[in-house]
Amino acid sequence: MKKNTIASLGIAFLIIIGAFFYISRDTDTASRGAGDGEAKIVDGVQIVEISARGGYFPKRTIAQAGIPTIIRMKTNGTFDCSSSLVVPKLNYRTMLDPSGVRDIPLSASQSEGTVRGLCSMGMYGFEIDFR
Ligand SMILES: [Cu+2]
Repeated sequence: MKKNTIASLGIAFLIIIGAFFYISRDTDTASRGAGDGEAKIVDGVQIVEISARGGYFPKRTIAQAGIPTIIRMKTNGTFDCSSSLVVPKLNYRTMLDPSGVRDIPLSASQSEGTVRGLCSMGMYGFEIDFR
């Protein structure tokens, strides 16, 4: 009887520990999904993808400094003001189509420091940290 109790306590303990690890791993994944983005490099050109709809996602992208970069703006049924995009550092201002892709090219020398994009009202923003 006692041995059984101890055994089931042991099993319950293991399940709790397992659940804890499972949940913490899950939270980790979720926070990464909502957090920093990562640039990808295709044929020597760095590509930073930003989705515009009710804001910009990811809000922050880590990219490599000093190589030509394309900011690839993606819209999909975007009818809010995030389609009205300003990139002050590049003197760039545009209206994105409600659905589609718009590439904004940056030279190697423009791909330095922090490049921010904003909706024209300044309520939504994203940033690319070149390191
Ligand atoms: Cu806005």
